[in-house]
Amino acid sequence: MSLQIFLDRLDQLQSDAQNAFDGAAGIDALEDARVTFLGAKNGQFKDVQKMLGGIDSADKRTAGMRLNEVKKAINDAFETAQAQLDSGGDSQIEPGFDPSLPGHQPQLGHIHPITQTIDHLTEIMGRMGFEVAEGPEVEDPFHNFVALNIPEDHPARDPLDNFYLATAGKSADTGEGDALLRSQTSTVQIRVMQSRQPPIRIISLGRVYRPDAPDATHFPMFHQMEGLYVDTNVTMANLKTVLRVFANNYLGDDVEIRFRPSFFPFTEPSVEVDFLWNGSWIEFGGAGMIDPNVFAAVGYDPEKVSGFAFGLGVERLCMRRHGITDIRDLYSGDLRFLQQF
Ligand code: FA5
Repeated sequence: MSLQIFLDRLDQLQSDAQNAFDGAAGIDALEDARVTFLGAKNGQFKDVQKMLGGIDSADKRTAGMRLNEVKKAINDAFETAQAQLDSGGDSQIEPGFDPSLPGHQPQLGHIHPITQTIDHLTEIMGRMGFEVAEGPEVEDPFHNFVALNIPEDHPARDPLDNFYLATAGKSADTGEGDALLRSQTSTVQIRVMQSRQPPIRIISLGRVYRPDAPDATHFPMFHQMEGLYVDTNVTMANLKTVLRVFANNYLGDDVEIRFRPSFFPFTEPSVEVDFLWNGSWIEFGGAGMIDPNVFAAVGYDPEKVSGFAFGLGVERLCMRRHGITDIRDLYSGDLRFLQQF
């Protein structure tokens, strides 16, 4: 066989193999092409290799060198095609899939509007020097009632007005009475005063529970922001200033608020704090000067210290700021509502 025919045959083989490997649509097709060209028994390369025996001995060296070059080129072409398929190369893409289109964005959640409100209130009160204190949601009657000057026969202790946990047993702190879900954050006032000495300037934000029927402004679980300021010579003027500055910061300079005489067993005098909304007054919290009996319950001398406390409804504040007209929207879990915040 002439050298030229042999070399032509090799060129043809190399280009056929390259085209077959490049055009293989998947791993199986590539394997078929490999067997066709590189198969140890009947592969096309093997066939051409056998022809080397028919080349004149003077041309054998040239023919052998070229044979080795082509073998290496075909092997390289196979490996390149294989690597491309392994890495999910173009040839594996499903028909109809357009890789230039933007991908699916993973859906990221965001902070619930009530948590956003808590963060905002904490920030405003922090600027006035109030630090955050925490207390448990499962309370004992001492912290929820007794120390707050709410006697045994007070209607606020009625089982129909509270979530008592009858099976939870006696309070861990006092060994007395059935535990309950706290009905107000005022419990934290007691816990802080029991563990610290004045001056005290804290807020406490958290969940409270009452068996209230849900309506546009009530929910059985809601949040309160408790405030407590104890020092010497604290007056009602300090209380009014703090609440007014707070309301202006959170609801805007144009907000109208008013203080209405009221009664809480743990403050004397007591007030309700209202803001004007759509032409009517809405109560957003209670407040007052700490009752001397409360100071006595935590071991403070009522002759030496004075202070004020307030408890504001977090949902009502959030609703007023964002124009939310139904508290139930906050807890329905409806993303069409929540995504607006
Ligand atoms: C209290 O809970 C007192 N502890 C507040 C207080 C603290 C007074 C310190 C004096 C000193 P009241 O029960 O009024 O007070 O509740 C306070 C606020 O919680 C209400 O003004 C209202 O904004 C909110 N609130 C009460 N019940 C609900 C409810 N079911 N759903 C949503 N918000 C409520």
